[in-house]
Amino acid sequence: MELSQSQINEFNINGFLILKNFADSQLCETLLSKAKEHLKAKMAPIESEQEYLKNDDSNVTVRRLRQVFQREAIFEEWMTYPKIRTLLHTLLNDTPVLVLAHHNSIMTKMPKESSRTSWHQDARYWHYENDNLISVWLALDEEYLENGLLEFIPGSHKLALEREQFDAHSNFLEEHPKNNALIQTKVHTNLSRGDVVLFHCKTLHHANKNITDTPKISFVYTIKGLHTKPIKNTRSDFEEIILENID
Ligand SMILES: O=C(O)CCC(=O)C(=O)O
Repeated sequence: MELSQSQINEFNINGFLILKNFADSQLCETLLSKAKEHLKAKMAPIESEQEYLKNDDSNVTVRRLRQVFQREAIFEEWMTYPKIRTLLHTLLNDTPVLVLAHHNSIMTKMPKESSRTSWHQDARYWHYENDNLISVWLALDEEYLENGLLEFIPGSHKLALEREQFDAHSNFLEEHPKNNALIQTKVHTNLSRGDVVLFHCKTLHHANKNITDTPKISFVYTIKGLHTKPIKNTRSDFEEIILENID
C-alpha cells in the first residue's frame, strides 16, 4: 500500500494523518479482547491514573498497559504489520524502526475514573538526535469527544515554541496568552474500529476524560527513522526493531 501525494502533503502540513478503516476488523477484535484480559488482571507494567495524577489514592485504575510488544503474539503482529511499513517509510523518508522505549502501550480511558491528558508533544520526554519519530494510534472501537478522543493542533509540529509556553512537566499551558489562539485551531475526527492516526512527535495533542459508561481502549506505538539515533544512556536508548519492507 502506498500513500497518495495529497496524504503525504497532509501529514507534512498538519503533522498528522488519519487512515480510515486501515487495520483488519478481526485483528482489532482480537487485540481488544486480549487487551481486556490484561486490563482485568491489571497486568504489570502499567501506568495507573493515581500515579499519573500523583495522588495518594490506594485504588489502581489502569491508565495504560506498558511494554505490550512482548506480552502477546497478536500485539507484536500489529506492531510489525507489513501493510503499514511502506507508508511509514514514505513519511519518515527512512527505514522505519519500532521503538520499544516509548508508547509501546495500550491506552485506556475508563468511565468516570479516567483523567484528562493535557496538551503536549510526545517528544517532551524523549531523547533523540532529531525529531523524525511518528506515533501510530489504532482505534479498537469508536472514539469521539465524550469518551476522550484525541484532538490535534494542525501544523504545531513546525512551530518554534518557547520554553515559557510550557509548564514544568512540558505541558502546553492553556492559560498562556500566546497559546490561546493556537488552541482555538484544534481539530478532531471521530474514529471507528480499525482507523489509524499517524502523528509527528512534535504535534500538539490532548484528550479529555471519558464521560461515557464504556471504556475506551486504543493501541499506540512509536516508530523512528533508522538514522534517528537515541542519545546514549537516556531512557530512549533501549531496544529497537528494524521494520524492513516486506510487501
Ligand atoms: O488518550 C489520551 O489520553 C492521550 C494519550 C496521549 O496523548 C499520549 O499517550 O501521548
